[in-house]
Amino acid sequence: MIYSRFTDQDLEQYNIEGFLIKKGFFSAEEVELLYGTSLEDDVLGKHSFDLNDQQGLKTKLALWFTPGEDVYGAYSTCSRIFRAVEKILGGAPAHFHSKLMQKEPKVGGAWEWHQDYGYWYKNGFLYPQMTSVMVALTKANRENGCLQVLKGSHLLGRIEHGFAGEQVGADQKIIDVCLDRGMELVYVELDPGDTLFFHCNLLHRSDANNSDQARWSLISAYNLATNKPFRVEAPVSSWTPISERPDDALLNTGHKGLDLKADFLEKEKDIGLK
Ligand SMILES: O=C(O)CCC(=O)C(=O)O
Repeated sequence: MIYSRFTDQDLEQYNIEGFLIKKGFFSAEEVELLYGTSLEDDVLGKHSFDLNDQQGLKTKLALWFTPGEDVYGAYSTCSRIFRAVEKILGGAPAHFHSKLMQKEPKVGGAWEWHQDYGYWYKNGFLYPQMTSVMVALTKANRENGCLQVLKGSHLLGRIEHGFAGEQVGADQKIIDVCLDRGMELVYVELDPGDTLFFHCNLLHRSDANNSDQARWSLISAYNLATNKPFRVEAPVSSWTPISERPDDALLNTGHKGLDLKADFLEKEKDIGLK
């Protein structure tokens, strides 16, 4: 099979806009493996927790640190992703974490404007040499609360963040100025298998899911391997240099979910929220 690649032109656009969408980066068969496995994955289900937005609506997520020998690990280290992330970061990547976002119909909550590096900085990463990759497992559109980004906002550098409900939110005054000055707000509408790469300083948010369609996605975060966090107390900060696995690793791994011993983030213990 011929797999798509993240090109030099893609990198140029990513550097200007702070994000890039690769349509159909994963095939329907691969998405079925990721989505089908996650729907049935008891280990994931057991470690999923709710984060409340300011209205008390809940976004369910499960987050783990070390990529395993399962279908998600095959995804997050496969050549397509590895090479793209290596190109973006300019060197060997390390995996920070992966998470399964489960924005359920009618109850899935909103995410406030934030930069990922607004709080990752507090995990001890000195440089914003970090990026995220989101693959859509279901359709993502305005109705079910797709991601929204402010194009080019990664060039602002890191801005101040405070708490917004159980989430971390960027200083609203800065967002208002960005919008007043015409910074473009883009709704990232995706089909299953479409993949978004976005810079850790890109401002992003999403609305609650008021539709009757779930919006599920898998987001993996990476950093340049030399950007090792100085707060290493596990598992809140994590740094796992990765090796490239073949693109067909996903298809070859099949419906294999996370190991019982996977190192999950725990809401109460690791982020102090009940
Ligand atoms: O997927 C979403 O709706 C928001 C996700 C997000 O903002 C994040 O993971 O930082």
